[in-house]
Parts: sequence; C-alpha cells; structure tokens
Amino acid sequence: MKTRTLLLVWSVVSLAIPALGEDGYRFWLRYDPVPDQALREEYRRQCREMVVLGRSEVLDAARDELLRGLKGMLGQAPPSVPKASRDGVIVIAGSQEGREITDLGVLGTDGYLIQSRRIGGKAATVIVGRTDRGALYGAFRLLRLLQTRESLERLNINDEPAIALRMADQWDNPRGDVERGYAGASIFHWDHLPALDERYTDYARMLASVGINGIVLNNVNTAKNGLTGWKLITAPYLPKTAALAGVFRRYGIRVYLSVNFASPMLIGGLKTADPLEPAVQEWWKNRAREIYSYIPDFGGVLVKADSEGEPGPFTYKRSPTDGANMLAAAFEPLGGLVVWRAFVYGKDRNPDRIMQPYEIFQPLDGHFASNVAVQVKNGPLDFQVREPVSPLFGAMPKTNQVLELQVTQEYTGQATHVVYLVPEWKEVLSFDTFARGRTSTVEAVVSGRLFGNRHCGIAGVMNIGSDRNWTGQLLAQANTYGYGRLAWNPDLSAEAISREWVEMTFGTNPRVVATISGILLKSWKTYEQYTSPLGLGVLCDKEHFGPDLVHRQKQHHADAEGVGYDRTLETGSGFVAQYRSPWKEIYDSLSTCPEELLLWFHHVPYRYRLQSGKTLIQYIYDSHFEGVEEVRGFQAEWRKLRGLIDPERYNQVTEVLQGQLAAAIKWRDAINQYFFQISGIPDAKGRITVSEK
Ligand code: GCV
Repeated sequence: MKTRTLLLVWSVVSLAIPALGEDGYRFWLRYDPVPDQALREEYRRQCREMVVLGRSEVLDAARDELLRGLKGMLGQAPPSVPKASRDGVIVIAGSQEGREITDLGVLGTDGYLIQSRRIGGKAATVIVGRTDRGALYGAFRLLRLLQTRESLERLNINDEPAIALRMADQWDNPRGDVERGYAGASIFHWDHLPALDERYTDYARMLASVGINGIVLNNVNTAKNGLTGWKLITAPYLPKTAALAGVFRRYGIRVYLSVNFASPMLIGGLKTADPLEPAVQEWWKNRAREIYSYIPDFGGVLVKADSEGEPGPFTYKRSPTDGANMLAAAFEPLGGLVVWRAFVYGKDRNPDRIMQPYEIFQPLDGHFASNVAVQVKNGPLDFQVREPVSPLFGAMPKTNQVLELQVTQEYTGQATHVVYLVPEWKEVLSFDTFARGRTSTVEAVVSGRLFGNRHCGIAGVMNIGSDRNWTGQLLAQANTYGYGRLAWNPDLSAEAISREWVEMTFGTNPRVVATISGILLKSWKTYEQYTSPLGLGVLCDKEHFGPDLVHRQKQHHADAEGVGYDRTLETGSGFVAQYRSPWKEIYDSLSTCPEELLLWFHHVPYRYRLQSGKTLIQYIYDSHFEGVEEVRGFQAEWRKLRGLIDPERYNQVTEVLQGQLAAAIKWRDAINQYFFQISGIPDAKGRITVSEK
C-alpha cells in the first residue's frame, strides 16, 4: 500500500477507536477525535485555517493549543496563514490587534469575545482578548465548545472572570513531598531545575484552561520540622524559580512564593526579624529587588505567620499589620502583592479556637497596606466537610480579602473517597454576609465588588501530584476543574460544571454524563452522612484519615446526655456574636439553626427531636447507615458504565469505590459504636450491638 493510502486508512481508523492506554494523564484536555462524522466535517469546514494577529508568547501558547486540540479532534490542524483566504478561518487576536477588529465594549481584564463574523469577506470565528491572556482563555473556550460538541454557528460569546486573582496554592515542599497531598510526590523537581520537565507545561495548560492566573509554588509551612521552603528566595534557587516562571508565564500565570517571616535571620544572619527594625526592612527590600531581578513579573509572597510553628510578628509583640505592611513596603515598588493568611490561632487565646482569627484580624481592618490581601479559609476552623462560613468575610470592608478553599481532600476523604466539592464551594460563595444589606455574598466580597477593593481573590490548595493521573483518585480531577471554573464564574451551577467536566473527560454519551454527574453531585452529602453529619465537626484521627472520636472530644463535646459545641451567647462560647444579624440570631437559637450546622453551634440532648420528628441520636445512626448505602449505590451506578468508557479508567474508579465502601463502613461503625456506648440509647432498628472491644 502506498504511504498516502496507509495514512488515509490510519486516519479513518484512528478516528473510530478510543485512544489506548488511558491513564488520566490528559485530564480534561484530551482532544480525542470527534466520533460523529457529520459533525466532524462541519467543524472542519469551520476550522480550515488560522490567523494570529499580534505577537507574544501567550498568543503563541493560544495558537499551539488550538492547533493541538483541532488536530486531535478533527484529525487535521488548520494551516496558519497571515490573512484570511477562505471561509472557515479562526482569527485569534491579542489586546492591541483585537481592538481593530471589534469593539471590546466594557469587557473586563482577562475577558474575551468569540464571534462568528466576516473578516475580509470570509466567514470567520474571531477570538479577541482584552489582554493576550484573555485571548488564551478564549482559545480554550473554543476548544471546549468542540469538546462538548456545541455548535460553532452564530457565536457571540462575551466572557470575563468575576474574580481578579485566581490562585493555585501548592503545598509542595522543595524536598519533594506535598503536605496534605494524596497524589504522589511534588511535580516540582528542585534538584533538577532549572532543567524543565514536560509536566510543568501540562500543568500550566491545565491551570490556564480554567482561567487560573497565579500559582504559589511552595507550601505555606516553610521551616518547621526541617522544611526548606524558606530557601526558595535565595540565590541558588532563584534561577530555578525563574525557569518555572517562564513556563507559567507563557500561560498567563504569575508565580508567587511562600516565604518565612524569619528569613532575615534564617538567610540574612540578622539577630531579629522584628518588622519595625530598619535593618529588617532594608533586608526585605533588597531581597525583593533580587527576586525581581530574576523574575520581573513575580506575583508576590504568601505568608503563614504566627501559626502552627511558623514565625511571625507576635514574637516581637508586633501585629499582623506591622508584619504585612513591612513586607508590602518592600514589594510595592516592584508590583508585588503580600498575601497574609488569617489562619492564626494559639493556646494562650480564646479557648474556642475558631473565634481567634476574627478577634485578631477584624480590629485591624483599615490598617493593611493597599498591596496586602488577607487570605481567609472558607470556614472558621479548617476545611471540615461542613463548617459555617468564616465570619471574617464581609467584616473587613477596608481590606483586600482572598477566599482560601481546599481542593486537596485533607478532611474530605483524601484519595480514598469520591467527594465532589463544588456544591460546598457554591454554598460558601453564595453565603450572604449581610455586610451591606442583602446580597453581600462572599463572592461579592472576594470579587472586590462589594467594597471596591482591588486585590481580592480566591485561592485553592491544589490536589495534584506526580501520580500519572494527577490527582491520585481520577474523579478528583473534577475538583481541580471545578475550582477553576468557579473562580472564573461563581454563578455556574455545580451541575453545569460537572457536566462540562464529564463531557470533556469521558465523552458526551448522555448515559455516561448522567451517571458520573449523578455520583459526583451526591458525593459531598454522602461523605458528610457517613462521617460528620449535623455539623459534628472534626472526628478524624491525628493524621486526618480514619475516625477517632475519643481524641476529638474537645471538638464534638459528646457526653452521656448529648453532643455538640455550645457556641451560643448565653451558655456557650459566644462565637455566634461574630456574625451579623440575622445570622447571629439564626445560629444562636436551637429552633432556627440550620440542621446541617446544629452541633456546630449547640450542645443538643440525644433525645431532642429534629424537624423530621426523628431523635438526634437516631438521626446520627441512620445517617451513617444511609451514607454507606449511598456508596453501594455509587458502585451500582458505576458498573453501568462498563463498556461505555475505556476499561483502564473504568477499573481505576471501580477500585476507588471499593476502597471508599470499606472506609465508609469503618467510619459508620466507629461513630455509631461511640454514640451507642456514650449515650446508652439503642438504635431503633437494632443494627448496632456492643462491640467486643
Ligand atoms: C499547611 C491544617 C493542615 C496543615 C496546614 C494548615 C494550614 O492545620 O492540617 O497541614 O499546613 O492547616 O492551612 O496552614
């Protein structure tokens, strides 16, 4: 057979069979051939050639991605031409050139337009960005349209991010491990850098495809227990960081580093890190200049100070504003941001630990420099499966605030449990703080819209590692994807996001989409059911894996009569007072407190009747049994996919669900046993007997 015929046969065959060796590495940017021939032909007619207007490395990345995606999905990459020569041209234009083609109107930073229109008399699909980065996002959007089999006819898309700063926070240690990482080792090989690894580019593509524009390369813990993250701002490491910054820059992502507050001592040999000491201030200014000499567009620094062994200004009886503003003065002339975490608590403060961040930070509102942002975890404690929203949101109107979410599943099942966290994050973002009357949502705060603050944002503690499928547990990729999509548009529904992700990752077969989405959308509630329902809070062991209720008594306060942490005004810690009305009153009263948070705010007798008429204790028992049954339901659903998706990924998830079932049973039995024994109240359905232990 002649070579041309062979190629033709191969291209027909390769379009018909799914790619072999599926392992999840290609995440949602798979670009497999469009199987429907008619649709593929239609797309081909619409993507016959490509014109790139403008020159920059970000536009190059956009062009390369389009070529790669179109080649994969259509079997041919459109030739790049200087000017539209026939119908079916894709025009991609950066910030300057775009203005000459179309009116960008009030399109915001990082936004893009995609329009079907005629250019030089030819039918074209035009992608124009407000910035080159916007054009890159537009390119990913166009590819998504094909991946989800949308029509390319009469396009008139106008999209921009709601939140300016969309960060990926890595808890990666330079020695190679990842704190709270469940997907293998760190992808960053500091020993080999500045030599680059292909995976860096693929990670940058992953992040850019969902609109992430900043990455903190290292863990917020930088020195405790022998960690060496503090070294990253020293001369031997800066060329390595610069090399990584080069990779991410091409995808519109600025690089940040976590720094140690005591760096002037650790690195500079000074005797103090007191922020009011001129030598310390000078040291940071010089260090900032040095960093920028390697990385001119360096984003800034993230600081975990006075927290869990990391040093901070408290050592010198100085405040977080003293510390943050000193750093801000060093980075401000260079365009750098200082992100200061509010995850601060200590033994000598309020015994209800969750009250401390508000007590420390709220009074400082109005005192932070304009290039400081205070980063607050979604809840007042620490990424539990259910927490109320942190009362700090909306309580610091004169301060840039960043919402910190945990994409890695530290307390939500690690790589063992399928838990899609987007529904939780949606609840957080849409929570009304009532800071300025109604619709003062967390989203309105962290988009900067509510108070007009410039450097607001959202940060996700990422869940990726060196495992071939990136996230350890394959379906956890939906969290990576969902985090980015929500950061871009918090109004997207959890359903819409899961549908997009499934279609891009597993294909558009409606049965596949409905089945996987169905599992994902139930999974957060299911995990809550068999671990910690009704706002019970932290029940896990010290390593945060299995259950250990004895060790967590100070969190759930279970005794012979009842369970729950009394945080009410009259008899409890008074935490409810940190919320504005009406939340303060709603949470304070047992009868109005939302049941999913009941035990977070109230100590409740076991025989108390919930709205359903069920007693509290029976609810706890039932919830755990029901949660386990839900996991069995997931397994049954997943089995329906056999033959509809590739066997490799089918088997990967089958195994995960087996492990999840075993773990869910362990949680159920440990918790139900504990409550059975402490309350002495039997399960009305007779399922719990005294354990032999
Ligand atoms: C990076 C929790 C986690 C720690 C984490 C810390 C933080 O305590 O268990 O691993 O440290 O939060 O957010 O700083």
